[in-house]
Amino acid sequence: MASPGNGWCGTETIEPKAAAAIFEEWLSPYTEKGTGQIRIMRRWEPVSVQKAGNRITGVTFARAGQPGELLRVRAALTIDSTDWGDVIRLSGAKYLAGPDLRSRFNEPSAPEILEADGQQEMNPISWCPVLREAGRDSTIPKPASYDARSFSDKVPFVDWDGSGGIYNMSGWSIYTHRRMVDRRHLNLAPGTEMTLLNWPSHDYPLHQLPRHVAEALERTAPGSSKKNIVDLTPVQRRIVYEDVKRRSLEFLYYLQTDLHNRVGDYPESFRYMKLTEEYGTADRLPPKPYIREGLRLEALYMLREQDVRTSTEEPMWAKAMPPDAVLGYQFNIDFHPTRRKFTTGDTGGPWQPQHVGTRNWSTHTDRAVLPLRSLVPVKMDGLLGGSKNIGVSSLVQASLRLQGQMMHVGQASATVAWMCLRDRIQPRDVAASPRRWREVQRRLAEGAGGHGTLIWPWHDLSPNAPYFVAANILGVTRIWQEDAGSLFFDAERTVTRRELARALVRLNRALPQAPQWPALGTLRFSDVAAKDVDRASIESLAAWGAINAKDAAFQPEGKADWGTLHNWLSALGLPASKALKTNAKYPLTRAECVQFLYKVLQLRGEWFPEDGKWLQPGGDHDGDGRDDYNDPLPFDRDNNNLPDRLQPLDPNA
Ligand SMILES: Cc1cc2nc3c(=O)[nH]c(=O)nc-3n(C[C@H](O)[C@H](O)[C@H](O)COP(=O)(O)OP(=O)(O)OC[C@H]3O[C@@H](n4cnc5c(N)ncnc54)[C@H](O)[C@@H]3O)c2cc1C
Ligand SMILES: [Ca+2]
Ligand SMILES: [Ca+2]
Repeated sequence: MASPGNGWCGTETIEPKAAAAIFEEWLSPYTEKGTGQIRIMRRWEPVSVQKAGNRITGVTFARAGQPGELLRVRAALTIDSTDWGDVIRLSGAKYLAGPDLRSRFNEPSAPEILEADGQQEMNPISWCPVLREAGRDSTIPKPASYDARSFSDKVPFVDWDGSGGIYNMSGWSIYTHRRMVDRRHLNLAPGTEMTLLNWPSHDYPLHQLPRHVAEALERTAPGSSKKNIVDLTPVQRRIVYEDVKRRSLEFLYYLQTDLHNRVGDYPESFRYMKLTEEYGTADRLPPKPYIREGLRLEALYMLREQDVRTSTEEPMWAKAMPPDAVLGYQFNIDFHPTRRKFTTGDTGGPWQPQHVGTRNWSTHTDRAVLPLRSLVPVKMDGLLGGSKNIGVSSLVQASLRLQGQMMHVGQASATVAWMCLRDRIQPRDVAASPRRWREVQRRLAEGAGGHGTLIWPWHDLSPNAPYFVAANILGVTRIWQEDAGSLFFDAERTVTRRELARALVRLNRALPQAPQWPALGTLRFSDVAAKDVDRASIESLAAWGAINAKDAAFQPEGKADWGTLHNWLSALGLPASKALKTNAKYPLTRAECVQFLYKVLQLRGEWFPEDGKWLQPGGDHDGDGRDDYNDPLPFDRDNNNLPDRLQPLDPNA
């Protein structure tokens, strides 16, 4: 069943225990039970990182809460995908935590200065209880700290008061927001109904901590109550965690009592729901919180707001689509309330979470990509970022932290690690080599035994499609260009002669023996105007001999067929499959076109900028005034997402 919860926010749901079992099952062929490539060791926390010079050589772990027992792991390469980036921090690699000031990345929504305690401001964490239908009053014991004023005012996102019933969608219901099993509508057995609480009222801002938390932290080390949570020790974080859990239980108690009493008695009331036992924890809460923002690795490129955000409500293609893309994504720059408002002014009293300024959930990103360079530390070797511990700004992290995205980060990091181990090189060698980028991208798009990863974020590309790899790689190489104003690849559409000319010219220029751009003089075709965006491509193709010089008209909107592709490829001296000639009258679809062109690219190989000639301190390879470490498009002087080598001369310049 795809959506057993009929939830209106998270539509695809799975019960925690079932999800855990699936992950175990996926891993089991590779653990001690199978090939032995993976060893899972639980409940160890990193306490120190071993290095040889600037290279990480291993990590020492201690049992959580029992510092005496140690585990030492030696490793040629370490990927840190922990919640808070502890390995990165302990290694001394550079990192960022908390808001980035405007002066750092020049982001439009970044603060110019930090307000008091601003270094602590993060996307909040939340402890998210899972509730199962109990069929009887299951009100939890009243938390000692409970104060209804924490929840009773209008707080962000809570315009639902329950008075229209649990299923009343006006104002959006907390109950159906993240319902995990909807047994009543799906005719499942009583007792199977389940819902998850993940509502802003129990979000826990990490800034301006309540007094008792601040005091408890200060007792561990003076000054710790003003630190960013990334810089706290696991023991100190657990002090914060206890209060986060308390907050969630207070909220549950509120739903079961004050809210229940106000809205009336429904069979689906939270009063008749109990905390699930499936986590096996003493408090029946999940073992860890939802962490939305953590440590961010200082990487060879830091993806920033102006690279990814929309200027219009409807997401289109991001401003910068870096050529070393390792995954495609789109989401909102989604900050839950990052601050708290103490309702009586007393930091020991009730509080409510609060959105402030540009930190909200109303800005989208466009269809964006994460560059490979963002996985690689600026200085440290033997280390790669994983999970949220990657080279993005705080604003971008708000959009890049979700489940599918983090799986893709893992795929990307692991693929870079695979190449490093195979070739005995460092991640920075991969980051500095466009030839290696491409191998990583191919490997990701092809998949290794399973589905490939979406690198170029087309909206309509199925991983099962036979053209999946070609559409991804031709997208990221920019040989195939998306339609203006559309996110769709549109595989079944017939290619026009204009589109084919553009793609073929770019392909030809992407090869090692690319012909020079011809000089363009007078207009060559009666139906290709001087200002036509594809004029240079079409006339170059003619100058290179692919189009009959005697033709007066080009018919740019005419449909291309297999024969057109055969003729043009042959005239350019490129490999043209016999099938193209035999089936010359077949209309050429986009799906077919990218597959044929990708084949040529594979047969002929691709030209790459030389390794080691760029990404050097102070270097600016394309001469656009942005140094290589701050240029998302390092081989693109006009930064229009078309590498200079593929960009025809402007005939009107
Ligand atoms: C309630 C909730 C709702 C969500 N809703 C959505 C949603 O609707 N859509 C969506 O796409 N995403 C959602 N997410 C986010 C998504 O679940 C996460 O982004 C994703 O699970 C992160 O995966 P990960 O592998 O990067 O990290 P995790 O799965 O969190 O793995 C991190 C691992 O590191 C381990 N670890 C942490 N610290 C240490 C340490 N010091 N030493 C050793 N190990 C350590 C942890 O135990 C954990 O196993 C939600 C998350 C939650 C909790
Ligand atoms: Ca540059
Ligand atoms: Ca550039």
